[in-house]
Amino acid sequence: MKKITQEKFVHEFKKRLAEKYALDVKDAAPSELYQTLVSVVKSGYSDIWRNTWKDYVKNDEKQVYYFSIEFLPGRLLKSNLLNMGWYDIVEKGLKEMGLSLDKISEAEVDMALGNGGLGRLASCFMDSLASDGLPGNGNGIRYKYGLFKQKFVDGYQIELPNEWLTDGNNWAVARESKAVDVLMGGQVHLIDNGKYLEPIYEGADVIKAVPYDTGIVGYRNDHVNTMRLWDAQIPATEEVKYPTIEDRRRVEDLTSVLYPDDSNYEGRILRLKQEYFFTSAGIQSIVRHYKKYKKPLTKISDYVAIHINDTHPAMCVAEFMRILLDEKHLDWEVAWEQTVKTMSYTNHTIMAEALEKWPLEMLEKVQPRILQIIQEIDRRYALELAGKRDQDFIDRTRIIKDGMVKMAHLAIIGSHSVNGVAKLHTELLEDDVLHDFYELYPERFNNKTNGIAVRRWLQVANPELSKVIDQTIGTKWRFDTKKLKELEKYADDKKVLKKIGQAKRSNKVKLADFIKQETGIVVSPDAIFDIQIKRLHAYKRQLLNLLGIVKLYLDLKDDPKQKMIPRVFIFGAKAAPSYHYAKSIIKCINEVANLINNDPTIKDKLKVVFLENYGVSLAEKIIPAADVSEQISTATKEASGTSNMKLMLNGALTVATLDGANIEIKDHVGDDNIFIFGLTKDDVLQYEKDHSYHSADYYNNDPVLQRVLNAFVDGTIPNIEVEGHEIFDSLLRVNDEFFVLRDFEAYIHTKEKVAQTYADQLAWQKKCLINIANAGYFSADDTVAKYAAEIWDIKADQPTEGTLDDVYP
Ligand code: NTF
Repeated sequence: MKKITQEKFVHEFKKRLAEKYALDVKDAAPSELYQTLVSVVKSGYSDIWRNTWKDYVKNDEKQVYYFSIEFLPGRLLKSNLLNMGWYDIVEKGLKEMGLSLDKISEAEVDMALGNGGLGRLASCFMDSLASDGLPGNGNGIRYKYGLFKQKFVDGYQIELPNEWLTDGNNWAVARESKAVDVLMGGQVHLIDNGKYLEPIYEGADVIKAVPYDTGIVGYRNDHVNTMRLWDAQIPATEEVKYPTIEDRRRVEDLTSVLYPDDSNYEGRILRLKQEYFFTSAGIQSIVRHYKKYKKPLTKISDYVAIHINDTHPAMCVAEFMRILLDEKHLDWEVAWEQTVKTMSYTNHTIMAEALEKWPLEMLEKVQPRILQIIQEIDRRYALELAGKRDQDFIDRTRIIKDGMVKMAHLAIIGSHSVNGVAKLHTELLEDDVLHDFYELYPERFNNKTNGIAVRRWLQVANPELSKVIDQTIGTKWRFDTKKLKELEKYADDKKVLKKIGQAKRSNKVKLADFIKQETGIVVSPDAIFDIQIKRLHAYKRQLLNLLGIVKLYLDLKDDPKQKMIPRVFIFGAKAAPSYHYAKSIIKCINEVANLINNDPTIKDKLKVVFLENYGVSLAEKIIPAADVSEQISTATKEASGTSNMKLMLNGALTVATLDGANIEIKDHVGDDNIFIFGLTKDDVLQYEKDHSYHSADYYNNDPVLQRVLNAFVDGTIPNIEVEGHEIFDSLLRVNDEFFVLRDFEAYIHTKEKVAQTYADQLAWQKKCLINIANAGYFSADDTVAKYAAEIWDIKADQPTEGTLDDVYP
């Protein structure tokens, strides 16, 4: 990294501001200061960026390409500064000029090119690949509109377009010279030209895919990788084909919007086109780049690994085959061997509606040659198993069935590795959801429990706590998060525990200020900050949390003088625009919040805050201030979860079902330092098998539950005439698919235990410390190192044995 001093930085900053905007510091707007700072920062790593990828080729290094239809990098300014080792110098330099890094950083528009966990994980992995010194690149779509901006109007979610590119995006560099053409639509015929089968395309659209590359800066290791996002444009040679603005828009719209649903299947051809577009562009550029290695294509899997992040990029398998067959003229068998060795696939959910299936006719419309290749893969698959497995097995597992292409099957058959994202999730894949494939290819299955970017979620988001940790165990944890474990030695050190408590309090004061400024609601930092932040989905059970809140409210109404530790419940969640039920839950939470926050008898004892527009930047504000982390999904439904890890890392205690990675959190912190409740995997599977659950029994037999549920339909909670009934009916008449009523009593009981525990602050802080100390196990650096060693077979640069005493004295 370019070396910098405070003096040099200030000089450079002023010079660039004057050159670019003809302004002095005191006259510049935040966005101008921000753009200037970005340009200084970029100049700090651009040489290394260039060298990093040149070195890969020079040293014959195998590289991984992580294909993901979503990336959620969040703001890059502070994390780049941190990783470059410039953070403190720049912060001080700005201060010298009367500026604040915090304020300038707020001018960065959050890059929200994803829906939730899957996209954020991809970005945590980008950071870790670079920080581990691994040769790894991202490949995705540069949506013009990111995930919608959420507003509440009368308690309802309203979706507004998120035009994140209005200011330009200064981190990315457009690389016209690396553009490729993607063919879509039309027809294809194969002719035998004597040497091979040659595809002749007729009437296809040619779309120019232009890459926008963003440097991903590794943590203090002089290593900068690339996240490549593709934009759809009209090639100059094709312009006459699109004479009107509408015609042009049809092409350019291909990369306009992020599909706003992460779990509800909707047959939208645009989505399928997006999938083929970024897959094809990425694979073409990889094969082109491979030429630089001057190695035969029969060895490409020794130098290239391609990762299929969920099924959206599953067409990688067919596109890679297409290029090896049609353009490079390899034999099918040779091409197939290379394909399987190159590809690997991660599954991120077992929710049936999220396992993609596409009608054959739609695939044919998008890319007829790809359909042909998928059909041939499927034919050969069935042929190979014929006689070895019964017909039922073959029918169940083949790629094409009943006129539909099953993308997960394509990904599994075409990959050498299939992984789940937490132990329980992988177990469910092996034993149940993908059991047939597990039987067929046991060696392909493995678990890689998710991880998080500890740098962003602790060092950047929570400087107060980071400082306490430095003062307690030194700064080594900033390089190796497992060193956080050393904190455990201080579990009974009152001074340390107090400092942890003070850091939390100061974060709560900040969040309280933010809440006041955003919503007008006044909350006390002495209350328990109880947090649930994640996509809104029935299985995540925000509703269970809400029922618990309503119970507390009714209790307080009965006995307003009741002594209790004040509680603030904070929600952050977007619902997919077409997910009606989830939107009804949002409306109900907002109305319960209105009722409670404006009830003079409740005073400070209970507040409910639903912050708008949840995303990475908002999470960075909420998580450091959390006391309680709600991870209450129905067991078996949450593949892993990652907010659970971020919250624990910041010293929140988890209220959890035994689902996803919660189980591994419990294993690390021990039963005394987490609040577990509810149905287990076996209970849920049993109910799903024998249908013996009748939610109405719970309603009929539990007067407390009755009262709470009735509040949704008897006017106690105003303004939810429609939504209240909808929720009431879903729980009672439709038999409560996610066992909310079944888990209600256990949940309430557990929350009471939480409040009792909180009353003894020192005991509470000890538990917080143990959570922080054990969160190092969930570092994405380690997760990615496992992918590298066990799936991708890629090697890291020499690790930097760092000390930060210069930066954090
Ligand atoms: C999500 N899946 C899961 O729901 C989370 O449990 C998990 O932590 C993340 O993936 C990351 O692995 C999705 O976002 C999707 F798209 F698959 F539904």
